[in-house]
Amino acid sequence: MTQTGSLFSDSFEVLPGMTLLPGYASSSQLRPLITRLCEASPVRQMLTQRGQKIQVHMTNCGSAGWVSDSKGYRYTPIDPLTGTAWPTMPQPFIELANRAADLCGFPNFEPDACLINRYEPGLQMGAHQDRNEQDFTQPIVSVSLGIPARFFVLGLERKGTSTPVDLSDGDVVVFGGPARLVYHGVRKLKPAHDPIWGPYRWNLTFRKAM
Ligand code: MD6
Ligand code: FE
Repeated sequence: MTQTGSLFSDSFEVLPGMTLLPGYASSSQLRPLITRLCEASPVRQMLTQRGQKIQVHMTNCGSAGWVSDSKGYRYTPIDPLTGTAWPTMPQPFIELANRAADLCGFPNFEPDACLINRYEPGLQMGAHQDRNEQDFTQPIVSVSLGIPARFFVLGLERKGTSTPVDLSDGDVVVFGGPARLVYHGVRKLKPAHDPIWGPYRWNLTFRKAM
């Protein structure tokens, strides 16, 4: 992570409203925080509305957390696994997301939800839109940690040609404005080893959900 947002010059516009900040986040800084969050609310496999297991292991922090179960996708203030509130979002998480959004033209981003995803090799995430949030004027900030992944981006429809975006440890993607509702997903992960995260890829997505 840079000392101040304005010193970070290495950014790349993937599409209008979608910017990649290569290496903006620090795994060595984030790992102890993620470890602690996962002690309070462990990663788990959620179920789809149809009762199928979602392969990626997930948890959340913040005043709202993304869940999927027989009632569908939504945000809840309570972790259904522990029966208590999701862990508080750590201040370094809030600052990382807020500074990244600011650099990309979205000032005053105040995330209230952070979805924490853990992928292992062989897993993927199908094309989807993130549309369970209340306010689409607010961006989503996505932080990739651990082994690399190929992210792909479509347009406002789930068809057509995709744009590939290779994401490595520390890369941050900000999705907002005209890109806020584009379809996107993650290609099947290849086996790899990361010095901090071992065989896993972790992804944090910061949202203003409520
Ligand atoms: C992932 N990310 O990178 C999944 N969604 O593992 C997402 O689904 C995502 O990266 C909205 C905005 C940014 C993202
Ligand atoms: Fe998404």
